[in-house]
Amino acid sequence: MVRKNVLGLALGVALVATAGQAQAHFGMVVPSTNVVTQESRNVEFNLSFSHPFEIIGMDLAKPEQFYVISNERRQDLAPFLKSATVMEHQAWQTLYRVTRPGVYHVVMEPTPYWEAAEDLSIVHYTKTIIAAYGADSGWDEAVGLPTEIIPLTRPFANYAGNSFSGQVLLGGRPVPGAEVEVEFYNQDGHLKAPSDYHVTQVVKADENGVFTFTCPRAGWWGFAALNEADYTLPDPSGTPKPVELGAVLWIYMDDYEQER
Ligand SMILES: [Cu+2]
Repeated sequence: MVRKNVLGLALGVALVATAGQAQAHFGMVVPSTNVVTQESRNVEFNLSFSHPFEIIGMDLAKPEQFYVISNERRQDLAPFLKSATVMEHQAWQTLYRVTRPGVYHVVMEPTPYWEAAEDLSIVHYTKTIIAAYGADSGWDEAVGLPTEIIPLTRPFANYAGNSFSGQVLLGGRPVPGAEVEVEFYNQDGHLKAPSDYHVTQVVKADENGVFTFTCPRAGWWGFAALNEADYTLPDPSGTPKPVELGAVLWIYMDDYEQER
């Protein structure tokens, strides 16, 4: 977050230090729908870097890459990204017309974000998966990112209360005992956490990097597995510093609809 003065900066650092894990950043790729039909074939993608439960934004620099992969075909959408505002911060948006049946992996590869409070750069490889016109195969395939979460539960057309399982990969290999942060996108801002601990849930993967989490309500759920990269990036003064690699996946849980 951009602070206006030194006092604000000091206060900000103190807050981050005391809140600790509760201040989880998430790369976000949120589509207007993840089940595309003839009535919803223009899908709006909103890209941001945020604290989704607390509705606190950060500025997202223009992503290095943004694309969809479907039927082994990759379409580059980065040239179509338009500047937008999400949670009062710099974000990106584009409209994508889904023309063919398929399962689409939507991927953002961000520009590294320098986080002074943690003394490292953050790169969250962020995905969501949408299905169009009845196609339902290919959702369990890896994109081939430096780190990513492979869904083991079909990542669309689920109900609130379902469990979601995924596998954390780093360099294409499962991460035993990976720690996965889970956060609900408190989109309308109406929910309040009983304590700072409740903002971000945490679940650990087994020896195969597999985790399971039950999503208690309808809406967007973000899963972030964070690992340290085996390389460094320079901080603003040019000193090499560690890099946090995030494998982030967003899924939507629906409510049952009522018969009228
Ligand atoms: Cu942040």
